[in-house]
Amino acid sequence: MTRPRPDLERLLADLDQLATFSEPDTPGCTRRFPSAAYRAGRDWLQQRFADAGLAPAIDAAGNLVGRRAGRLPLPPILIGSHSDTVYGGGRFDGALGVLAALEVVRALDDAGIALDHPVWVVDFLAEEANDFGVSCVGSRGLTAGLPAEWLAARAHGGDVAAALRAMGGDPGALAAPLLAPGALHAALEVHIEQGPVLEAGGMRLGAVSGIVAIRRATLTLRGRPDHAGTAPMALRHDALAAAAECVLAAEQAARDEPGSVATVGRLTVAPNQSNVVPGSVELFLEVRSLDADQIERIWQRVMAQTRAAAAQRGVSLGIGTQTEAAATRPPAWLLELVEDACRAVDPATQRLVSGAGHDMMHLAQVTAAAMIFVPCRDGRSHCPDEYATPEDCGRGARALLEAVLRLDAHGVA
Ligand code: HGY
Ligand code: MN
Ligand code: MN
Repeated sequence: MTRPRPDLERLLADLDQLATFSEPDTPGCTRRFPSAAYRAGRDWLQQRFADAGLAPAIDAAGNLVGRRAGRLPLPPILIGSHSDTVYGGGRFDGALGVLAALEVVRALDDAGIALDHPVWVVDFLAEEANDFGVSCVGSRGLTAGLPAEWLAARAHGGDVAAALRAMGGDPGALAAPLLAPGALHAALEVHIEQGPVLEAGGMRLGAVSGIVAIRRATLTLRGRPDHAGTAPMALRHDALAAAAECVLAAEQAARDEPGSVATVGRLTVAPNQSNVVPGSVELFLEVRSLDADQIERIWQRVMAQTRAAAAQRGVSLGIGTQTEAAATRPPAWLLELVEDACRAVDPATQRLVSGAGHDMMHLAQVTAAAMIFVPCRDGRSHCPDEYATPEDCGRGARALLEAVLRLDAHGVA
């Protein structure tokens, strides 16, 4: 068998092309669920999948799925990532994983290689945290279904259900998971590390040994808008002052718990006027750790301090959509297989934990799921400066191809 090799120029050209789909007047790459730019980028991807003979279709959870036949009626190997971005995001987060997966099947075709297992190439819908407060919409729908509460979450004048329909999904078909446990042979995702570990250590590939748990919630603090000049300090119900205590409580609690992080990355003030005491604030709180007990300790501490700060000011506290993704680790056999595949491409390979969340956290609920990381410059991501070299992108695609070949030859553990 001639060893297949991804076509790096083709992969880089696809990355350049996908990067052209971005919401107008936004920095970097911005393809947010359910923007027109995001839909246009997926339409382009769907055509690229079709050009590769994958007969792509959108499933009820809004995932774009291309299917390559296998020689035998076996559970498929799923490879993919996401093509949505944060506001002002980069060209590689998610996009590299979708396009590397597409390139893997094209390389197999170019080499005339048929696998025993079918291969699914997937662009998971809406992986990023978004204004609805529900991330990983497609991979959650695929593996766990989407509860009515989440389908009803609202932003941009509509709910998740309407946004999902706009992306080709069918919210009415998501009361149960689309995939049953055992329906897949395994799932793999290539991704930029979005952190500094590989680059700092001079390593060129990472076999991801675990993905942190993430707990997220939207909190609404309701006080009372008043004239900033005449409202005495003792009579104010300042929602933003209470919110500020929440932000600082999250920061301090995570600082006191090594290995964890906590962030309030989005905060909306109303009426947001310089001469009005803030009447209400909506903020998005998230806490991450490999250790579920640590997340619980931080969460309880921050909520207690926020409740006290609100009560002190006569401000009410409401907790909106709360989501939780458990920490996941690939089974030992798959981690070893992925690590061997990476080393076959470049011995400068190491294991590492992901502080970023990924669709593979949800795939891990129904199949053996693992990730391959490539370095990104200065470890930065979720910003226009996000960058991975052509060589690193190529290594990621080659490692994915090596892992798929090994997986195809591997019985189910
Ligand atoms: O938020 C995350 O960790 C991922 O980049 N969506
Ligand atoms: Mn990502
Ligand atoms: Mn991201």
